[in-house]
Amino acid sequence: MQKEKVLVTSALPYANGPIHLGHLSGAYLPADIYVRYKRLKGDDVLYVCGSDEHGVPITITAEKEGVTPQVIIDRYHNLNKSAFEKFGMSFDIYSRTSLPIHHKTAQEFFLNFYEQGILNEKKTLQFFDEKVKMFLPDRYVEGTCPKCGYEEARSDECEKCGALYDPSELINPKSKITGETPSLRETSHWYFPLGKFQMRLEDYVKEMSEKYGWKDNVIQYCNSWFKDGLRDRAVTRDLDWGVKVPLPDSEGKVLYVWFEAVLGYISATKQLGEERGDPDLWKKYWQTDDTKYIAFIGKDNIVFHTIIFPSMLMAWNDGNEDKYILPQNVPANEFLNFEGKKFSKSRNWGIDVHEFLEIFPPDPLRYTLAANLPENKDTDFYWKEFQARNNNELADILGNFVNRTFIFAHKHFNGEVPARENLSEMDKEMLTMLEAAPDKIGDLIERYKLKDAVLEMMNVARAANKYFNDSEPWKTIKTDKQKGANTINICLQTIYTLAELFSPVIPFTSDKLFKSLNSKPTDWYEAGKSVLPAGTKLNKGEILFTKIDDKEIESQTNKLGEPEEEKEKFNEIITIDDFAKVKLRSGKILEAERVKKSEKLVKLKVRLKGETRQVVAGVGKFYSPEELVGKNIILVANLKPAKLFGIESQGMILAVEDAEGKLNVINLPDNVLPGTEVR
Ligand code: B3M
Ligand code: ZN
Repeated sequence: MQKEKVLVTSALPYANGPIHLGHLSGAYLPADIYVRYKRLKGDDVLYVCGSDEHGVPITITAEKEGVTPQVIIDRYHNLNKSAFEKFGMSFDIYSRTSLPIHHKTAQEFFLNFYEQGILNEKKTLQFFDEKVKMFLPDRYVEGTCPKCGYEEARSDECEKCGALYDPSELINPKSKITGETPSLRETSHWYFPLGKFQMRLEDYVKEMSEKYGWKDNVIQYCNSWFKDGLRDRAVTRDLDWGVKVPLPDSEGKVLYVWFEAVLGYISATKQLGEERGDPDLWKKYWQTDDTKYIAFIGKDNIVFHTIIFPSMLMAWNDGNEDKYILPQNVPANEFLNFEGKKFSKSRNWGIDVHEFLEIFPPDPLRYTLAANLPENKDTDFYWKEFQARNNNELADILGNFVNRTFIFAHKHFNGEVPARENLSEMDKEMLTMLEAAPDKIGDLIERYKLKDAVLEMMNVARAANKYFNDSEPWKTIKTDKQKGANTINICLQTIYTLAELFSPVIPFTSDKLFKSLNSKPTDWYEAGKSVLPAGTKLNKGEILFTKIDDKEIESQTNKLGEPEEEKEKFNEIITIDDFAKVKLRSGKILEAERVKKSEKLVKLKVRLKGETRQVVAGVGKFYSPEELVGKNIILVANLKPAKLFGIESQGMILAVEDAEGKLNVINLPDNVLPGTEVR
């Protein structure tokens, strides 16, 4: 098989939440299997990914938590990067689009298009929230769709019926930040002339799909966009968070996330070159014709990778000497569902990758997902199926075969690969199957038929078990030791081949197998030939898979559907010294009266050691003054006095809200004297 130079990317996950199993089956596991195989084949492979750290979903999450977007992206970039590592994703780099190198790359593209004069500036009416003084991106506005009446339609597109309309047509628009009715203000944005590239894009999709076998679902999706006619697309947005528009008087404007996110693949490659001390590395992949570029994505990202990104690269190439390559294939997967339903954080339906890997090792998950990839239609992850794949296939077929072989090799052949001679027909059949396996499986992977490839890998292990049983080495070992030796030699060669063939799918197990064989991988297409020389000293065999019992699975399925308590995230951790500055003291309420014109506030006289304080407390909705007199409360005694409703408050009493929303004043035992320190 001739060697290739391959650039592989996976969609950049938003750093707006944890990745879940569905993400893995879409753009990540398929790419990792492909990349690992290509590396074993000896190809020159670069695998690039990273976090997509701009866009409205991130700013919405930040607002909900009352933190900056930077806090959100740091949290989820690190969480997802670590989850991918534990899952065995073999990126050459997992970068992030908040890096300066990305901002610079994206601004370079924008400026280049601007200077080429291909961008059109358009003034449009955009919703503006007068209360928070900001333009409202489409996700920040909700109203009734003018076409279908859907009441949660966004400012310019209805998710329900797909209608596209001007913001001014949205019925009863409301700002999702303040709930107010937003005004419409004129704003100007830059548009990329996608329509002008339609003919070239149709030729590109036709040529590539015919030459390299694009998936039907991808071709159909492109054709539906072509049929509707490609329209100019805004490449700037009124937002503070993102890549700033590199033009004068563009304050408050950033590049539209999808315009810059796809350029993240290029900036990540540049970042890798910087890290490797090879600043021109990226050109070797992005700007040389012999690179084969494969972009792995989920089906919701097809248009950005087969139409928008290629058109941007075409536009660059039209105006520049240094030309970019375009994706050769975009093998988009459909969706993985979970226990028969869509993944849903709010309905607590699904499991995040980092959570899963706290309970189970990565390989059984990799194998289960790989065996059931949504390559042509949505598929499902079921806990019971995961248990079956682990127990009945990995453990009972692969693990059992390896285990029996190693026991025999150590017990009867001194822990070495025995020599073989005068092979039987059955021996030769097994060797023939091994010889053919790399080609058969390699061809399936080259055509992105990974689910079929995984099935073929396990079929080799099934055949090996049958060969072991039919050869009956436990008998021949007594009657004709050489026969037994032939069997064990061939079984060890088979384990070697399985270690190589399974390596793209279950790399951790494959590493264990090579270690036990005291060997290491060879070129993929050589792996079916008897690579292990007779006399090779074996290491001990390892337990490869632990069976999963029903109660573990039940405990997982029982968790589903409960509203997940969102763990509070403390953004500012204080030291014990910080806390010591807060002086808490017990206090006796001597008097209490309501504050006029306020239903919440009560004016208290609180006794401390040697002094009485006037304190205004917001517990008037839950206590009458009479109920408060005599209570032994906790006071924050060194708080700067403040005025509430014109009344000075010299401290604050502590209270806690209960499940019914009632404020409960924290009460101390009666025998605690006033002014006692609380710590
Ligand atoms: N972040 C959408 C997603 O996470 C987007 C992909 C960008 S790929 C350049 O599916
Ligand atoms: Zn609609």
